[in-house]
Amino acid sequence: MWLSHGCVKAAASCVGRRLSRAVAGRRKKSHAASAFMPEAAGFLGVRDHGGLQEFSISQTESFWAAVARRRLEWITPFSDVLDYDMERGKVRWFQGGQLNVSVNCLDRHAHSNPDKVALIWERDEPGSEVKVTYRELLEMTCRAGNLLRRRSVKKGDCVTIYMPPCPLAVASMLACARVGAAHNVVFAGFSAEALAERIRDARSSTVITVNESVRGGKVTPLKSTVDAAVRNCPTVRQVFVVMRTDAPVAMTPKDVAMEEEMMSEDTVCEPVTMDSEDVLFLLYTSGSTGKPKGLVHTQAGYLLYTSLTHKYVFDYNDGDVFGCVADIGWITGHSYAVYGPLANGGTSVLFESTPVYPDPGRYWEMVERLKINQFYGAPTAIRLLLKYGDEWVRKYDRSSLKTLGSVGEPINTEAWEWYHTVVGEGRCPVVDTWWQTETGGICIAPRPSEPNAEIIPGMAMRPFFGIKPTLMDAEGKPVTSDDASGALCLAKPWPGMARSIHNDHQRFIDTYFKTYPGYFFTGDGAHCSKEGYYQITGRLDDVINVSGHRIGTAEIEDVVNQCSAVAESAVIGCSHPIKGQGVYAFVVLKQDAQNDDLTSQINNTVSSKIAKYACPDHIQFVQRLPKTRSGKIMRRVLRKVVERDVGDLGDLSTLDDPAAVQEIIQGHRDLCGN
Ligand code: 7RM
Repeated sequence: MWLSHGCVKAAASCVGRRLSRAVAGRRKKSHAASAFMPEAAGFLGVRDHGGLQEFSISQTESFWAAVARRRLEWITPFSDVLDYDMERGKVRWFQGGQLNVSVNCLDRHAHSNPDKVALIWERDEPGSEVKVTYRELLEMTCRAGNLLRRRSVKKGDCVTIYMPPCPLAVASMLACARVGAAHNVVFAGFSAEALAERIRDARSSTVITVNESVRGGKVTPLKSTVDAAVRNCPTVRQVFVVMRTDAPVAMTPKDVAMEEEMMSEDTVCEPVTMDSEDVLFLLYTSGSTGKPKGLVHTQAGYLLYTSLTHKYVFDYNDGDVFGCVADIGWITGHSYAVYGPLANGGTSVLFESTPVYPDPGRYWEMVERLKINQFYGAPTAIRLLLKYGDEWVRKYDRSSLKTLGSVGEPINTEAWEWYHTVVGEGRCPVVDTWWQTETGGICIAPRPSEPNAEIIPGMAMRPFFGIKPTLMDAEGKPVTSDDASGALCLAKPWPGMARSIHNDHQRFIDTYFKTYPGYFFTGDGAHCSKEGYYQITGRLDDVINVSGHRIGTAEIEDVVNQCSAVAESAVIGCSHPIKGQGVYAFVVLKQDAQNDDLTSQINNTVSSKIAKYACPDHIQFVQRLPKTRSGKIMRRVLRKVVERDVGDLGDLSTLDDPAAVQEIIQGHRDLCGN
């Protein structure tokens, strides 16, 4: 079928030649603001990069209006640049404007440059990549759009996509945008229950999946996970099934053979006209309660913001090959494997495999083979690869690389240095990019800035255009001194920010706009140096970050508590040499609990209800948890125990039963050694 063989292969060889020529003829950079950023040509008096940054903050609306006019193709020009009321969580960009996102990502490039490669699908087996041109991706999207339309998917609907990275997943996302439906991509590593919860919350009537996925040489039957999920989702009327492998799959009356039906669809699909603030997609992410939240992103602002950050943070130029190895199930995959690169008419790699398959040289062998110019990955993978030694890197030609990116969690100095000196041979700027599902795109990063401006290892550095960070002190007031730490807030709306939480706008207000009225609160802490450089210090709430995957401790506790032997539990993050953070669970058993293999029972429950990455690294069985007299678990104490910092446990005056703490300290020593 199309995914594995078919029409997409044909154009591959000629495109390869075209790409290398374009790379060779790259233009030189200039310091003048208008040459660096053509969108800024009309800003009177703005001469250099610093001036442009200041302009984007002092004249936010003029800045974004000019950029929006230049970078996006509008059906109807917008009449209003920005309308907002942060305290009500209301943010609207480019109202009155109308456009179609799929037209912006496909048609305009398919028209001017049809044979340019849009996607390089880097399949699990090295050397089996498939190139898809803009013409082909547009055709694929149109057929999928016509199929969705014929099967009654329309504006206002939400389609859940449960697929690994592949061209048809991207075409499905863009087909939704073409016909006006929202998409809800669920990471294909989530369990049936986690998938069902997201389908139900999104009220999807249509799900798109593959028969099975292939990753790291391992085949996983995704369709049967969808079958199990859909049994508990009354809203689902149809499941489109794409054949990733040749293995036959049992079809139910709800199932539709997607590629087969696409064959008879027309390759032209009329795009619907969408308002700037219509919903483009939902994406579920973890918060500090047990229930994941469906963040809502809208059309024009999101597309503009991903396009601008993709261009200027990575210095993406025409003809470059952009390699973001994040899965499309996360925001990084949405913004920098799909929307940003395609809005810019770029060539984007879709990575199906793992950093160590078939061996730890995979990334760099791929960089050599595909001639990747910008590589964007996660610290957890860098830390893992560093352990295997430099040989796996040096074996391959990395001379195509120009920029190295990092995202998802803080990158420690050792990993940063290795990435910079070994992977990038000291030639490539490393951009540590801070952002969130909520921000839609990169907010703090070393670039853009003057081409040779300083980058300090482990620092996200500077706010992007239009971003105004503010640090808050314990009293909730903006920190005024230099060289200070605080809760990281953003003081101005930017076009890429989420607009709501699906079905729960009040939670959106409460989570992001209540703590510091008039500001967007990120949930992270940060330090700002006297030069104005930011370093992210980590989450301030009960969200942890396991291998760059965000997960709420409450979510894990909910599931651990569902095990029949468990009375209650407390989950916290603990430091982990590769994953960044690991999961540490304190578990109280029921009185009559059978002690048989409780660890594997808990692990199985977590992986079947959430996902494998959420499984505890350590489970400590305890008699009781340290609680306040009002019954709140004192997680602060548990954190100190796990960090082996029990010298000063802080104020324990509200603790109900101080003896509990000593028991826990001893138990921790027994479990993890001294
Ligand atoms: C893009 C993404 C968001 C959380 C965020 C931070 C952490 C992300 C960095 C980082 C330090 C970074 N979206 N985080 N990037 N911490 N330095 N460069 O990861 O919604 O899944 O997670 O990730 O805590 O709030 S996310």
